Amino acid sequence: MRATLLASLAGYAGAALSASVLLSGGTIIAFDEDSKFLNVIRDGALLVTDDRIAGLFDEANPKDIPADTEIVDCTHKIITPGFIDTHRHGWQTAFKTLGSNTTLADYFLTWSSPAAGHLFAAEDVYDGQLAGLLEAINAGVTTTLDHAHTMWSTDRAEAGLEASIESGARVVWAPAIDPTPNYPFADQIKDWKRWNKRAFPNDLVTLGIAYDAWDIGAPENTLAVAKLIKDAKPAVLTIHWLGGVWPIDSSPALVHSYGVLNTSTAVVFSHGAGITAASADLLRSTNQFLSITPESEMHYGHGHTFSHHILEQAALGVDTHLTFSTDMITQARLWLQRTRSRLFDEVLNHWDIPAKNPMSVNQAFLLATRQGGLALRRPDLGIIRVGAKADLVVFNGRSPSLLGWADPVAAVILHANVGDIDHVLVDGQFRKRDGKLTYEKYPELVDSFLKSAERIRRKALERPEPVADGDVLWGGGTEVDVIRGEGTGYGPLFRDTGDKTSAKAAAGEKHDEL
Ligand SMILES: *[C@@H]1O[C@H](CO)[C@@H](O)[C@H](O)[C@H]1NC(C)=O
Ligand SMILES: CC(=O)N[C@H]1CO[C@H](CO)[C@@H](O)[C@@H]1O
Ligand SMILES: [Zn+2]
Repeated sequence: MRATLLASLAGYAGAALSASVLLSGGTIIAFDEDSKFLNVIRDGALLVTDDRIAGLFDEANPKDIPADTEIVDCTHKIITPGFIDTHRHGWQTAFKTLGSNTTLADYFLTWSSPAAGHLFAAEDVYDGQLAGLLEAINAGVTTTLDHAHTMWSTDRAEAGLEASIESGARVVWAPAIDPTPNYPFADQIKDWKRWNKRAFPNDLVTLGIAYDAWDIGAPENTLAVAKLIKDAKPAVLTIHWLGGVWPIDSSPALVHSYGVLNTSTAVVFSHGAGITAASADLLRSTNQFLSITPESEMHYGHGHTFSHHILEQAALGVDTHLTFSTDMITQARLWLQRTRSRLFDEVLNHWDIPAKNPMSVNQAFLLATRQGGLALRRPDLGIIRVGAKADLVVFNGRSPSLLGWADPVAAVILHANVGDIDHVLVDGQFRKRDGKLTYEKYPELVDSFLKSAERIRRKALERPEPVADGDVLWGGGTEVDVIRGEGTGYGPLFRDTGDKTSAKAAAGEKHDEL
């Protein structure tokens, strides 16, 4: 399924709205620019006019609103800014659940862009990207920085761009310059320049750029990418960088040496777990950000060695949504508890008892919202204040999981789930309403995506298990098991590994003693 680009988004054809909407009666988690902190308005109202937040009121039914305003009753609801995901690979939706126990080594060999390119035609990229972005909208994610490594060919790259536009989400689409024999560097740069000149049908999608090979790329390519960034000044440059024990140095210092860290382009380094004090200072002084992706970093074992030291220059991201949650509430919650846990451990390791809690729900909330806007140099995103973009999420404050809340921030960060999200607005338009996506062609997309996903899955699993070669040597480590006996914690469920004995063992045959 491949939409041709129309002036309006094909899937939202019928979504006509009055110019103004009043979200009336809810608790609004706004932001106060003077105190630089959250400002909770109870039983208030929020006026949306066109694409912006036009008014905030401390009463549910303000008099002074435009005559044709549509009133949406938000009594008992919690209104937050749209969540911002600063690191995602939107095309990977078709692999969902297949990577449930991968390590980073497995990921590179099986699900990563170089390993998976041959499985995807342009239509597959389109369907996966669109289904993945609608999945994000459903979860309250209104802005995504898409590190788009579908640069396998012009048509497959462009399919990701077209699907981003069609999704109605706010997307910084950052194609990852990564030459292959079939799609050489010069062609990728030529395409990027063409996309940069192209008029997009709305301002929801902007062109960014991704480049990871600052130290391993051909030097002339890296210089050319740096020159392109300095000349074309894309809104965002994004870079995978782990630091610490991890190979491939694409650190702030190296990027700075190419003259692209301290310009008008926002630079987002994904992960940065092993960040050094010097790199942290460089991020502060150039006002650039890390994208911490708590769930992926724990899932793959990146570690969180030092990234908690630079949270004032950090935002959060999802990363490979094929493997886990797509929503930012979960990321914020995981990061909050992960940070608490590791800072508590530091106290406990000294045989002391922690006297105070090192991180608050308010900080977690800001990381998933306003900090994402700041990382993209979009102070009008991830925030509720007059003049900001009307990217909004409305939670049902009387859902079973939220019932009884007093602090709306704690309610959202520690108790809410995606099912509690009633409405999502992007640019003042309802993209989810009364618990349902408003994308009218969703049923068609589901059919088309599922066919594509099944074909991709079959092809992916047909291949022999890839084997890591000696150059990328990854340590062993302990495997845990929740079932008594000599089985394996992985179980025989999804993949026939050819080892029937261990499959039977895991299925229970050796567990007679239970
Ligand atoms: C970044 O640019 C600003 C303004 O040009 C300059 O004052 C500052 O020293 C630069 N910072 C670094 C780390 O180069
Ligand atoms: C379901 C699944 O993917 N299981 C895999 C988990 O990881 C082990 C070790 O890498 C594999 O052997 C399993 O096939
Ligand atoms: Zn990534």
